[in-house]
This record gives sequence, C-alpha cells and structure tokens, in this order.
Amino acid sequence: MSLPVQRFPSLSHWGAFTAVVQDGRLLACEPFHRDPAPSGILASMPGTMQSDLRIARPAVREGWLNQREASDRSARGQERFVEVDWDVALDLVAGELARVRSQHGHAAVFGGSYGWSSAGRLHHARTLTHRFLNSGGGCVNQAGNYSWGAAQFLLPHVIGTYAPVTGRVTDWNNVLHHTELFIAFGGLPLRNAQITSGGAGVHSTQGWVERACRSAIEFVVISPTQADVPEGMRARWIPIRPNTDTALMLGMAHTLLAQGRHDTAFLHSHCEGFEGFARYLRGEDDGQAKDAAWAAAICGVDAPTITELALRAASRRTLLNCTWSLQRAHHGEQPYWASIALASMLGQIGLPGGGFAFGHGSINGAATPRPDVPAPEMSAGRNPIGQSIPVARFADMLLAPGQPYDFNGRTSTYPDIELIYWAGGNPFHHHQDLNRLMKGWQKPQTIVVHDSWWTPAARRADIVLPATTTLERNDIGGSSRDRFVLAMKQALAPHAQSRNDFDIYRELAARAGHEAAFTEGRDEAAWIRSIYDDMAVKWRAAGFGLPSFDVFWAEGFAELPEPARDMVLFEAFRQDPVAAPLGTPSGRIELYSQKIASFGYDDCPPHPAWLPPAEWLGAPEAARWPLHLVSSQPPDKLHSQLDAGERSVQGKIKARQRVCMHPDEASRRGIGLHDLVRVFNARGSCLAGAELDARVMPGVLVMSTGAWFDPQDETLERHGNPNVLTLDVGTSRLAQGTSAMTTLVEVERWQGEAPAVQAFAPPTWVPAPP
Ligand SMILES: Nc1nc2c(c(=O)[nH]1)N[C@H]1C(S)=C(S)[C@@H](COP(=O)(O)OP(=O)(O)OC[C@H]3O[C@@H](n4cnc5c(=O)[nH]c(N)nc54)[C@H](O)[C@@H]3O)O[C@H]1N2
Ligand SMILES: Nc1nc2c(c(=O)[nH]1)N[C@H]1C(S)=C(S)[C@@H](COP(=O)(O)OP(=O)(O)OC[C@H]3O[C@@H](n4cnc5c(=O)[nH]c(N)nc54)[C@H](O)[C@@H]3O)O[C@H]1N2
Ligand SMILES: [Mo]
Repeated sequence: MSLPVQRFPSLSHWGAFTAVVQDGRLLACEPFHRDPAPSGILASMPGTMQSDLRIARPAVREGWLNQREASDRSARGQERFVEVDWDVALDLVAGELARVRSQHGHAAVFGGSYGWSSAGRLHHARTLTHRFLNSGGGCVNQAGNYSWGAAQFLLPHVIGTYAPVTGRVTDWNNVLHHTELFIAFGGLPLRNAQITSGGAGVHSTQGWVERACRSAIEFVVISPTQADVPEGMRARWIPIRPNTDTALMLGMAHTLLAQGRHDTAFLHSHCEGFEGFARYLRGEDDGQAKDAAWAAAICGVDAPTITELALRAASRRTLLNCTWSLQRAHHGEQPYWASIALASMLGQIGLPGGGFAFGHGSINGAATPRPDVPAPEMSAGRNPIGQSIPVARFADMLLAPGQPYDFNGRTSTYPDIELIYWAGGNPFHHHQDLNRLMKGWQKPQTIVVHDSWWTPAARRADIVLPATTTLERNDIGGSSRDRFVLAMKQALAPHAQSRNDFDIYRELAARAGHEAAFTEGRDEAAWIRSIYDDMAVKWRAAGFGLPSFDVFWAEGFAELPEPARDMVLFEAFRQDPVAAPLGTPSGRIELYSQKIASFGYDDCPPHPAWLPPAEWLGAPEAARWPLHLVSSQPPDKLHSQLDAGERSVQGKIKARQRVCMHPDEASRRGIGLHDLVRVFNARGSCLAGAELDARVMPGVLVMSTGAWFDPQDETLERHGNPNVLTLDVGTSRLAQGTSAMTTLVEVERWQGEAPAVQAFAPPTWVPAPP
C-alpha cells in the first residue's frame, strides 16, 4: 500500500514550485500557484533527483589516497575512485587543509568556488564555502562574476555604481508608459527569463514583454540572430557582426554630433569630458572620423541604417538596452560605455522611459518593479587575508603563480595555490578554453569538491563529498529581483549518504577548532528563522510589514507589495545633479575618465572606443576561422545543471548539443539538418548536432552552453561543450572579465562513427574489499 501523497513548497533558480512526494519519491514539481509563466525546466527535476548520477558516498581518487601530494595529478578525471566512510573523508579533508595552511599559508587555499549552487540562501554552497574557509583563517577568493564582470568594474568609474547591471534600471511599467523606441542590443530572448538568481516566486519578465508587444513601442533588435526577437513582437531586426556593437554605437554618436542633434545642455550639466570623447568621434587625434560609413565597414550594418537609427532615436523617447552578453567579450567594457555615451548625447537619462539600461532581456526580474529592500541573505563573513583574483582569471592563476597581473588600477601577483575547494559551481562548465584549464587543474596538490551529482568537476577532484539537494533539507529563498520570499521545506530524505553542505562544514570546522565561529551556535532551523528575522527588520524599517516567521513558514511564502511609483534610473540626478550627484570623481557621468586615464591601459582607454577584439569576423584570422561562435545560455536548463534531465536530453541531436547555423553556411560545407558536425579551432574541437536556422546571420554559429564536458582527449570533446573553443583572456586590464563571446571557429560534417557520449556514465570504482 502506498502512503498518501505529500506536498512541500520549494524554490529553484528556475522558479518556485510544490514538490509532490509519495513513498519517499519525488513524483512531480508543480509550479507555484502565483506564477503566471512557469519554466518547463521544472520537468527535469524528478528524474535527476533520484538517478545513478547522484554521488552516494564520499569518494577519494585512488592515486591521491595512496600517494597524496606525490600522486599523478594528470590522472584526475581518469583514475578510479575509492569510496570511504564519512569519518575517513572528513579526517582527510581536515588534515589536508591543516597541512596546506601550515606549510604554505592561507593564500595557498583557493576558495573561490564560483557557481550558482542552489536558490536557498542558508544552504547556498558557495556562501558556506567562504564562511567555512573565512572562519578558519581565510583563502584566496574570486572578485566579480562571469555574468557581468566587465560592467561591474567599469561602471563605477563611469556612473559611480554598477547597480543598473544588477537589474535596478528604469522599470518595465515605466517603459510601457513612456518609451517610444526601444533599441535592444542583444534582443530580449525570453529563454533567459526562465531564470532568476536566488529563485523567483513569479516569472514576471514574460508578461511585461507580452504587454510591450501589444503596446505602441517600436522595438529594434540588434543581434546576430533574429531568435533574440521574442515571439509575437513586431520588431525590426538589424543583424550585426558579433562583438562590433561599439562601432555601431559610435557611428550613431557621430551622426548626432555631425548633425548637431546631441543634447549640449545635458552634456554640459550632467556629463564630464564630452569634449574628449567628441575629439575621438571626429578623429582629431587618429585621423579617422567614427562616422556611419566607418562603423558600417566594421559592424556590417549599412551606413544609411546607422544614420537613420540615430536620428530616429533623437526624435522620440528612446531607451537603449544592452543584454549582458555584449560585455562578456574581449573589450566588453566598451559597448557598455559607448551606450551610456550615446544615451548621454540623446539627453534622456533620468527621464521616464528614456536613457540606457542593461539586462532587460538577460534574466527574469531585471527591471521588474519592486521596492528596493533586501532579499533573504546569509553572511559569508570576512576573509581575514582579504585576497582575491578576478573571477575569470582562474586558469591564469593556476598556470602563472607568482606572476604579476593588472586589475582595475592595481598590479598584484597570482598566488601559488596548493588546495582548491569547490562547492556549488562547475568550472568545467563556466570557464573558457577548457583544454587550457585542464593544464592548470594539475597545479594544486589537492582538489576537494562537494556536489550532488558526478559532474565534470566532481570527476576531476581528489576528494568528493556528496551534498544533499535542495529538496533534502529546509531552507529559505528569494531574490532581490522578485517580490516573494519562499519557504523551502524538506521533501525527501537525503539521497544515500549525502549530507548538507552546512553539516559537512560544521564537522570540518569542529575538527579544526572553529565550529562556533562557523555556526554562531545556530542549527538549520535557527538559521532559517534568523535569516527571515534579519530581513524582516530591514523591510519594516522601509515601511513594509511582514508576518511572523511561524506564519510565514506555515503559509509557505511572504510577499512584498508592488512599489508605489516607477523606478526611473537616475531620476534624482537628472533633476538636480548638484544635490544628487553620482558616485564618480566628478559626480557626473564620465565620458572621459581621468581615473581610467591614470591607469594607462592601452586595452581600456579613458573614453569609449572601438578596439578590435582578439577574434572577430573582420580580423585577418577570419580567413582561416570564418565563423563567429556565440555561446549563449541554454533554453532547457540552467548552465550545466539538469543537463542529464529530460528537458535537456530531448533538446539534443544525436545525444549532442545543437549548433545553429544559417542554411547557406551548412550547404556550403555539405552539412544537412541534424547531421553530426565537428566545431573546431586551434584551441580544441567538439561534436555537435547541426540545426539549420535562417534567423542566424551567415558567418555566425550559435551554440548554448551547458553540455557536460566530455573530452575524448585534448583534440575532441564528444558532447558539445563550447568552452573547449572559447578564448580565455580578460576583457581588459581594467575589468579582467570573461571574453567567452570572442571566438572564431570552423565547422565540418563529421564522417564515420562518432565516439559515444560518456558524460553521464558514473566514474569507475576500486571494488570494495569483501
Ligand atoms: N562560453 C560561455 N561560458 C559561460 C557563459 C557564456 O555565456 N558562454 N556564461 C557564464 C556565466 S554568466 C555563468 S553565471 C557561469 C555559470 O557557471 P556555474 O554557476 O559554475 O554553473 P552551474 O552549472 O550552475 O554550476 C552549479 C553547480 O552547483 C551544483 N550544486 C547545486 N546545488 C548544490 C548544493 O546544494 N550543494 C553543492 N555542493 N553543489 C550544488 C550543481 O550540481 C552544479 O554542478 O557560466 C559562465 N560560462
Ligand atoms: N534558460 C536559461 N536562462 C538563463 C541562464 C541559463 O543558464 N539558462 N543563465 C542566466 C545567467 S547566469 C545569466 S548571466 C544570463 C545571461 O544573459 P545574457 O548575457 O543576456 O544571455 P546570452 O544568452 O548569453 O546572450 C543574449 C543574446 O545576446 C546575443 N549576442 C551575443 N553576442 C552578441 C553581440 O556581440 N552583439 C549583440 N548585439 N548581441 C549578441 C545572443 O544572440 C544571445 O541570444 O542569463 C540567465 N538566464
Ligand atoms: Mo551568469
């Protein structure tokens, strides 16, 4: 006889849901009843929560167990694992951490642990990794993120804050009522609106975009693929060569300048250094006017279109929006700065529906009206050694210990890492040029990973600790881009021997004598209550009531009201730049930055500029590698999470990631629909399934990230992970962000038998003694 069905409220980055459980098994994840546009990704959860890919018990790489630091580190990912008891595993980790710290110091421990982990805030693995390592003396951390790292370090110099790139921009309600022309660089791909970091109660972006489609707003989508125009939107699509938006923006800016259509009053009252930028536009120093004809030759958009778009923007209320992808490219600082400069010349910054924005089309909840109060938060504590590297310089750090690097005006040296600790991220998903990373990955003596599944990162670790999933523990979640706070109730017993990251760290901290600093005397229940109560204090101070914790927990959620008025970015500054200055040195928008000039970086000059990226279709190398690879976000999962789930697997072609190309590019190479192809360049190659799509402009390949890294060897990845192809250089010495979108490749039909995908095969084991 079956037990009755039970239902538990929960939350994921892809939305809030109710877990439906019977006899200890997850039957389904039903969307939260308040969510108008739930994500189909939920369907992948039941199959993956209970699967062969779950890590059942602590495991140690055979060579490491036998030889410790003397083991062959190039065998990571190939050697067998030995399963051990928890006590053995915890003693090994605690002992190794203590040894590395005493022999090499805290700066030999890399605790960056970048990654999205779970939506719950208490059991957020990366936060807990930092909290654990910080309370034990510190570690080398990571600064910035892969999402908008170039913007994070550029924008404070230009507008005094990076808040706009987090989604604090002129909101959709205001756009609907005031914007006449919405220019969307990178489009508004609704696929990306399935996700909110921290998890959303409601998927709000889709509804706003649908309302915008029915409004009189004129949309112009500038992107290498027309797929970035949401279904049902009557947008004008302007195809553009990837990584050349800066040239297009400069061509528009020059048009305004040449025709006297720039707002001189606004530039005078609210901006600093326009004259320096204007000199560059006119070409006074380099002899090259950045006019529409010049821009056209670079970006592939014809000059009359550029001129017309500039004049159109100047004659109506215009919002310029860039997706985050534009800055995830070599010199990715420049399109963001150029869009601010162009918006400054249009003179509508701080006016309803006008100015610039970032990320309207990048993540759910960006630009969604919401009172500006914090979401639930868990503290990682302070890093006593205060050391970090720019997040995307991870492989550089491993490959060049002791070498100097520049970052945002300072020169530092890379630390010498002996131990990597990773929980809640997948570097073999997120990092670029994975063959290069594989070399760096051999540097440290020891690598510890917690995960719930045998991910590519877990397989390449020395000690692997099985973590529970979010459904196997209690938690609280919510996002600063969403009006809901959600209770996350334990719905399932922990899988096999898996433990909560929190409990793993508590035990390790106890072994090292800092348990009290890690837990602050609280267990799971006490922490959830305290996270809620801390948040409630801040909400009440801002005038928003909240039910008591017990009422919240019983109800399953709490809700912020809609804000009383629209958010208009820089409204107060617009009204009075003296009384409400920006946080820049001048207090105004810096179109020429003395501060950046003082850094003396040739790859980030003191004003927005066109700097050819290391790889692009206008480069001489395009003769050899004629296709620009755009590796965008996957429609059917979150990064590498749930890649083995039913949604993701259904989306594959012959078990590989699909690669979209224009039919002409395919036929030129004898590639047919759903053929297996090899995408390659000098850094590596991967197999993929060909999708023919006339919306993709010729010269471009579009491939989602997320296929679990599955190398046959350095020369061939079997599953379609685009990061074997991508370029691993910083955006510039200023921000050192990722340049993932800057990649040239070639593609060919795969001939003959293809090697089978092995990404989802569990690792091999040393048989347990009888
Ligand atoms: N080429 C290319 N590369 C890119 C990008 C791109 O556009 N192009 N985008 C970049 C961006 S923006 C990002 S944000 C990164 C994302 O990179 P990541 O955030 O590293 O990717 P995820 O796959 O989300 O990794 C999360 C990991 O955490 C694990 N996990 C989940 N819950 C738990 C838990 O409770 N405990 C533990 N211990 N583990 C857990 C999951 O199983 C998974 O392995 O990728 C970047 N990489
Ligand atoms: N379903 C799903 N949604 C997600 C995620 C996920 O993994 N899955 N990840 C989330 C995360 S962590 C992040 S950071 C955001 C990322 O948000 P974005 O960075 O905005 O997302 P991308 O999909 O990388 O790029 C958006 C679009 O930009 C276009 N594009 C690429 N290069 C260029 C260019 O040079 N010029 C122009 N004009 N357009 C270009 C591409 O066609 C692409 O469709 O997405 C979030 N949303
Ligand atoms: Mo991201």
